[in-house]
Amino acid sequence: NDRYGPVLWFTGLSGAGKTTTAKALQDILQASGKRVELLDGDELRTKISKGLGFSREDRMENIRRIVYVSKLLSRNGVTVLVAAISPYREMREYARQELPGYVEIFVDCPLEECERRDVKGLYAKARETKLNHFTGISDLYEIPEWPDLVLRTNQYTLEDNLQLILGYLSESEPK
Ligand code: GGZ
Repeated sequence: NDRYGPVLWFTGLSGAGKTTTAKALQDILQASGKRVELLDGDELRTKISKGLGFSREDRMENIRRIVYVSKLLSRNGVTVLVAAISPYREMREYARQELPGYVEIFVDCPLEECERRDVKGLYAKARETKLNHFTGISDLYEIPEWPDLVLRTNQYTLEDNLQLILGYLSESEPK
């Protein structure tokens, strides 16, 4: 198989729904017989990105590693799902340039809503200034300018968003 697998790149704030959406999509694609891998920033930070922090340089290094693994998988026809904040345009452009199957999915959710959800209590910590460089509070998130897809997790259901992605995939699939 010399076809590149798509690399669905979920970018957005912590708590926006990247992991949740990617996991649900993984289940659907696997059930349809596809080979799929999910690369989750939060999880990889305990594995191949262990020891990296949240400075711009460390985030870039994290993304470089994720791009590298994505490339190995994609070129073997695997569908790759990446869930990483990837807050800087520079790193997303890097991923786009390196990965032939790159599809940018902006998981768009207002900061107030992410903060209200605060699943891990990180926003509260960041507000108490116990966390430096926390995306959205004390660190930058550069809004994607030309994403391939936008998921508004605050306005649409998970099911709606999954349908949107599946529709996109079936249209872009080589016939
Ligand atoms: C952003 C942080 C931070 C800071 C810890 N800033 O929502 P989560 O908790 O489960 O996932 C987030 C994860 C971010 O790692 P990424 O690899 O996705 O980031 S990047 O793409 O920018 O390299 C969050 C948690 O780590 N977390 N501290 N300061 N998110």
